[in-house]
Amino acid sequence: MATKLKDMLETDEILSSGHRMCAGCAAPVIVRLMGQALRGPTIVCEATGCLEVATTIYPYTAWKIPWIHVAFENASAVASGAFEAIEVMREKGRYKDEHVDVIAIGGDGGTFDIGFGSLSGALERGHDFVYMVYDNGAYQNTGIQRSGGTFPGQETTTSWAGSELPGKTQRKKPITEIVAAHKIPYAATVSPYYWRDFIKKFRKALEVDGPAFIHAISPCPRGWRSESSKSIELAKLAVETGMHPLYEIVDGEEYVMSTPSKRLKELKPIEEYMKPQGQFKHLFTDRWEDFREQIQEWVNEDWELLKKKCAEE
Ligand SMILES: Cc1ncc(C[n+]2csc(CCOP(=O)(O)OP(=O)(O)O)c2C)c(N)n1
Ligand code: SF4
Repeated sequence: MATKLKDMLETDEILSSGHRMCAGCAAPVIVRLMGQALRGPTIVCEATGCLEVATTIYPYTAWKIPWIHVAFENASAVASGAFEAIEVMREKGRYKDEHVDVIAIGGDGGTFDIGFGSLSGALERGHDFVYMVYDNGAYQNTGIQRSGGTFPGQETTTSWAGSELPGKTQRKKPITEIVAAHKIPYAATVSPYYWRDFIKKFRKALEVDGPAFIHAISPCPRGWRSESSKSIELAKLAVETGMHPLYEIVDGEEYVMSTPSKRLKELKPIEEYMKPQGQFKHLFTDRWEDFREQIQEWVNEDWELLKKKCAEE
């Protein structure tokens, strides 16, 4: 595991350049950080979505490690199968390597919604794999449709903003806590801005015995209508405003606030996260000011609750 910049430069990349993700997309950065945490032979099973489509345009692939394309809804089922197949081959003496890690990856659409049944089943069965969601807040690959991961107030092509509606009116699904409620050994939220925290958590996720879950915020300049150059700054603001606080949940019970969130004296106003994004533009009109205040209240409420769970003052 490399957690120093010098060592990171010397670690083999798992994703090559030349893929077709948009300029400034955080998803490839997230995959490269994941690559820094790997501990040996690894198989990735990936649900369809931007990352899958744009890194494997036939007949090319940007992936330098074994990688399986799976359907939208079953990344976790395929990862379970890959893990069990390796175990059986090892028992039969047909596989000698010490260990093979299995990672499933999905977008928020593929995780919060359509792949959730498959994910929940795999967690309940207890296969030893890591599931990572790169959460760009919508089904971006098919034209920015709202998902269970979309923030309230976010405008998408299925949660329009106008005089009648302020974008999505519902709250975001608390996916990390829902997953942790399966009493899995490890679940954590990460941001690509806090790269060292990211790599350490991903390595922990690989090392625990049983399923683990990593929830990465993944800025998307195309859908968020933000500057390509601002993605990593937005990944920082998401944490600083409490829109995506950083924490770990061990064994489904023990909450631990991570240092970047812990050292915040107070949250920045959500406006700082929203203003650079066209998808929240309508919230800065008189018509939707009240709804923006409502979102701030929800964020404050969630933050206070999280601090209590982490036993923070
Ligand atoms: C069963 C099924 N329904 C719909 C699709 C079409 N589809 C492909 S990618 C995608 C969006 C994926 O969204 P998400 O998981 O959030 O990842 P993102 O594209 O945002 O990276 C959809 C709807 C599909 N491939 N399979
Ligand atoms: S649409 Fe968004 S998530 Fe998809 S490649 Fe472009 S920036 Fe990345």
